[in-house]
Amino acid sequence: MSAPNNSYDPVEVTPLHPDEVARMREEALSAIEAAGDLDELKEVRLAHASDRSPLALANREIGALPPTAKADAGKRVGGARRDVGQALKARQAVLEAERDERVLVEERVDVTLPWDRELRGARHPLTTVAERMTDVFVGMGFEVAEGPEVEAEWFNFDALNFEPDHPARTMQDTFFVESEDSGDSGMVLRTHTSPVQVRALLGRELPVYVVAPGKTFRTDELDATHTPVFHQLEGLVVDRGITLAHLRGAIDSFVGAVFGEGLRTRFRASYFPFTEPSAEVDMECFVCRGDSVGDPDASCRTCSSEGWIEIGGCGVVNPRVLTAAGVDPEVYSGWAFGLGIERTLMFAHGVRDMRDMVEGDIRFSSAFGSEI
Ligand code: FA5
Repeated sequence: MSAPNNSYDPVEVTPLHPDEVARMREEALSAIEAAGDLDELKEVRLAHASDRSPLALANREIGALPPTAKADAGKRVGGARRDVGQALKARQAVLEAERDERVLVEERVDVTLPWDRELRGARHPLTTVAERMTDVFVGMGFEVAEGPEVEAEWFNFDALNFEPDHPARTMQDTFFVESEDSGDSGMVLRTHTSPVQVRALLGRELPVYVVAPGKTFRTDELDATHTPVFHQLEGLVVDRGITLAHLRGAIDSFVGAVFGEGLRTRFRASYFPFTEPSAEVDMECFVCRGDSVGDPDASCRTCSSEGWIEIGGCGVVNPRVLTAAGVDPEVYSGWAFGLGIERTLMFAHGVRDMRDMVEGDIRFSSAFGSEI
């Protein structure tokens, strides 16, 4: 085994010569200083601080040196590499700060400038709620039926068992379009969607399972809970062997689908000339579930602490209506309901004032996130 080459002087190895190391260091430092942006600095880092940089290659030469020479050469090259590393770090910080400042200026948005974006519009939440309500019944197998908004008095009242002088006619304050004197039947803006019941029975094969969403009109004042133009969803089933129990099931499925599973419903006896028996449909308040009743510390704005919310009217179709529509009440029976769509929107989405729905402010529709 040969003796160690103690006479091997690092100064004789060109890359390790102090002048050469100093030159490589200076070259790297001036390249770093000259880098104008982060991309250029990346190039400089590759050229002067990567594994293939002159200083890294010089560092590799140290391994071949005799132990006595290693420390001196290592100190020289290591010091130069450390200076380059620190210079790179410092320049990186300066260039990043410059970039951040430039981005802030270049990408500044002047929020006070006039807005030229054209809104694409939004579907009115009443439309989306009406579709959702309709879809629940379509999912149960119902078809969608329609009727005119300007309706014959016969369909709106007579066929639905409102006698000409029946006080029930005044129950719904009517917009009259044409009086009876001018023809066979007067014309009205329909006061409810129930005339579609008769149209569906006259125009379709039995059995009939239909829902009819639509606009209705009454001479009501516009206030927080009423509007003269509002919407209802009518439902009608006429088939053999139909009972009130089917109606309870359909209403429960509707409430579960729109307001949440597990909410109770109840029928309160009421009166409509076209159904017998008749009922108002209430559902359990989906916010307090009745907990606010009688508790002054837990007042519920949704149900006014009553625990129940009225959503519409319903009942077993009066045999007189079936007869008026040419259906044999001895063979067929059925039920019907009419739900208020505005009221459903109010309850389902916490709308406090019905006037917000009709004033046409696009912010109301946009708040529901229903941009087309
Ligand atoms: C009727 O209109 C019946 N045709 C419902 C019906 C159909 C009963 C089938 C039986 C069988 P009522 O007048 O209660 O019923 O109105 C039904 C719903 O319409 C009310 O519960 C309410 O939600 C809504 N409604 C009534 N008037 C207004 C109004 N001015 N503004 C907003 N919603 C209203």
